[in-house]
Amino acid sequence: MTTPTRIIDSHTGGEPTRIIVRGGPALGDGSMAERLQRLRSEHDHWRSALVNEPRGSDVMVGALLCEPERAGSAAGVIFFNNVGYLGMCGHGSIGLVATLAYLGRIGVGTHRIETPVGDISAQLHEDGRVSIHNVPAWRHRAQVAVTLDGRTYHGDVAWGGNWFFLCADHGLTLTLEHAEALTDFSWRLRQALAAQGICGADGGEIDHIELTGPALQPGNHGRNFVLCPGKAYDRSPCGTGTSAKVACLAADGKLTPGELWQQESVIGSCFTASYSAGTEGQVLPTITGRAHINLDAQLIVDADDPFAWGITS
Ligand code: PYC
Repeated sequence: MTTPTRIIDSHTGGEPTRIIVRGGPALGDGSMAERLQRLRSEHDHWRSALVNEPRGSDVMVGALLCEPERAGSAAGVIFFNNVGYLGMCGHGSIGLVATLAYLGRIGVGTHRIETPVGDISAQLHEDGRVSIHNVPAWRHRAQVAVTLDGRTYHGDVAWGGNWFFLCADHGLTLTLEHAEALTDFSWRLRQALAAQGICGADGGEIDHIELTGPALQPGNHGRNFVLCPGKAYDRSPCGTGTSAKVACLAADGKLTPGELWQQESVIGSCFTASYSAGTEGQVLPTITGRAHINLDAQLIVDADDPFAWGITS
């Protein structure tokens, strides 16, 4: 008899994370980067089953909880979405820590988590908040010009665990009622970047667009709209996007080590961010937020269901 597949859903500042905690595909040993390659090449239908319609949706970020490679790590994890795999996911890591706590696998304290792009450490606080000490972040290029619809826009190219283009001169209002226009602009901006050969280091594809602007809530420092690779916008302030943002602020001398940056999302949820200095111009970001568990379920794969493994294009 096969082990039932257990999934746990949470949301972090409105952005969902669905994690297979038991009964997922067997990926064998090795680093999370090696296991991601196996998941992608041999078991991609699991990604589709979890996050694609009809079980999932474009906005869902999925994850596979893995046995860590090294003793002393609390867990390994591979994140994915409706179109592929994510190197790191900040809101998802906060969701993962809340999920591990819900399962009674970790308690208050600091825990190492292995991801395909490196180890992160996560701190579960007494009050349920989670701080993620992310992989090193850095600004790769400042104020790069990109042409769209005959106009020139500018943005920083930065790494926060994924590649981001952070654009402030978009001229749009970062509120929920403009989500469609923000999505359309960001999507076309991403295509313009690709068409004009603008990319991350080593040709890395910029697959996250972050439109930035002033905060709307008192006490916060900035607001963003982040378009994810599969064309859904992040309901949270995006952990990797906020990491990229603090790397840019640090590079501009606008945020000092340890200084707090309150980043709000397009729905008004908030992450607290700061950084310590890394090596070679990199920063070590810390992102703090809160996740809530909202589903604990068993995955059913009905042999008669033509879409049991998700609708694929
Ligand atoms: O929080 O890093 C993040 C993230 C990436 C994509 C969606 N959320």
